[in-house]
Amino acid sequence: MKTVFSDTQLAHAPAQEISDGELKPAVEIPARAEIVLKTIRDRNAGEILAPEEFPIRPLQRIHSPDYVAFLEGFWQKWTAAGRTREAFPFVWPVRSLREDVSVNHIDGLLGRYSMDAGTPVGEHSYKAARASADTALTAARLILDGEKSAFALCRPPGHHAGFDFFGGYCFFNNAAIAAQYLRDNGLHRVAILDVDYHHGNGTQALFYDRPDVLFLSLHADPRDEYPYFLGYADETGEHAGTGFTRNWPLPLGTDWEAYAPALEEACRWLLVYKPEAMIVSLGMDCYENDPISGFKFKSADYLRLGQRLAKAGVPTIFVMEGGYAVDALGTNCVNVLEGFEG
Ligand code: 6XA
Ligand code: ZN
Repeated sequence: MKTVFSDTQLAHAPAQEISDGELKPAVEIPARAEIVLKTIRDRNAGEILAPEEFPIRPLQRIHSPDYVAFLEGFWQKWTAAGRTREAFPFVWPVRSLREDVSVNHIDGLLGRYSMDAGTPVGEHSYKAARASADTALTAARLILDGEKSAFALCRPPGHHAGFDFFGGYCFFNNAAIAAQYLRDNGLHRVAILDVDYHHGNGTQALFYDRPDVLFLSLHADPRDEYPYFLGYADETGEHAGTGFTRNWPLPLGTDWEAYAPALEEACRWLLVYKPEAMIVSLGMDCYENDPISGFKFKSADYLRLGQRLAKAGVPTIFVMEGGYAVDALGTNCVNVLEGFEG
C-alpha cells in the first residue's frame, strides 16, 4: 500500500499541553509520524510519496473561509499582541454568550474558533495542518486513480476539527476533506469508519444531515471520555442524513473481544450502504499502553482490525488520527496496513 507523507507536517511541534490541571509535555508530537515512517521502511510496507500541493478550495468545501483565514493569520496576530510562546484558548462563546459578533482580540478569536484548551497552536501549525490535509487529499486522488488502498500518514490529526473550530489536537478535518473530495470527483456514496479511541465529533457534525457520506464510529463512551459532548448512541443523523450516522460508545477497559461485535455491526452497515470508497479514521489509541486512553488492545489486535476491514471489500483510505504510545505506534499502525493487505 502506498503511504503519503510530507516533512512539512513535522513543523507543528508543540512543547506542552494543558491536561490534568497542569502544563505537561505534549503527546501529539512529530515523533509519532517519524516512528510510523521508520516502521513502514523497516517492514517494507510500500512506497512513501510526498503529497501534491492542493489549492485552498478543497479545504473550504469543509471549513469556513473565515476559520481557514484565522488559522493562516494566527501567528502574525499572536506575535503582534506581544506573545511569543504557543497559544491556548481560554474563553468560549458558550450558552448565553454571542457567537455572531466579530471580535478583534486574538484571545477572543482563539475562543471563537476552538473547542478546547488542550490544543497548542504554534508558529507552524497552519502550514503543517495544510500539509496534513494535502496528504489526505493525495491519498484520495490515488483511490480515484484506481488504487485499492492508500495510507495518509496525517498529523496533525483531524477528526475533532469542525466547520469552524479546532480542538483535540486537530486543525483541519483530513478525513472529511478527503471524503468531500471523493464526492466532488465523481463518487456518490462514501463511508467514514472512525476507529480512533475518541469520538470524531467534527466528522460526525460535518455530515450529520447528509446521506451521501455515512459516518460510523466506535469509541470510548463520551460519558467518561473526551470529547464528552457528542458520540452517544442516540445520534443517528438528521434531515436527509437521518440514519446515516451510527455510534458505538464502548465502556472503558474494552478489549478486542468486547470490541469485535461492535465492529461486526459497523461492517454490516457498510455492507448495506455499499460505499464506493471508505475512509478509515485510524487512531491507534485503543492500545493498552496508550498514555491518555483506557481501552485494552494488544498490538496483534491491530492485525485483526486490518484483516476485518479488508473483508469489507471497499477501496479504502486510511487516515491517521490519534495514538500516543510512540514506541508501539509504528508496529500497531503497520499491523493494520499489513493485516489489510493480507
Ligand atoms: C484531550 C484529549 C484529546 C484527544 C485527542 C485524540 N486533550 N483524539 O486522540 O482522537
Ligand atoms: Zn484519539
